[in-house]
Amino acid sequence: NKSRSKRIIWLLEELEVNYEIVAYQRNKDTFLAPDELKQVHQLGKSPVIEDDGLIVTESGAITDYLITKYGNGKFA
Ligand SMILES: N[C@@H](CCC(=O)N[C@@H](CS)C(=O)NCC(=O)O)C(=O)O
Repeated sequence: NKSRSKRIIWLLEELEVNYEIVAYQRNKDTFLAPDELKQVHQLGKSPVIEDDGLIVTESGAITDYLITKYGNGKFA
């Protein structure tokens, strides 16, 4: 919530890729991500995706990855 993750959800919708959202709630006081997110990737930041066993972090890198893999030239 209130994060760059929404960009990735928007992109997945545009690409018509099936996906599952796993929600992690920020700490109400610090606004930091919960420690559980570090079990997905050591950075512990959102967004992070898992695709066919591959973990990708950084919204820009995730965007590039998804368009390259699923874009079918849609955004060329
Ligand atoms: N450069 C990273 C930034 C990731 C980032 O800072 N995400 C924020 C949410 S927008 C976050 O996880 N904040 C919680 C925290 O830092 O613990 C990206 O673009 O994905």
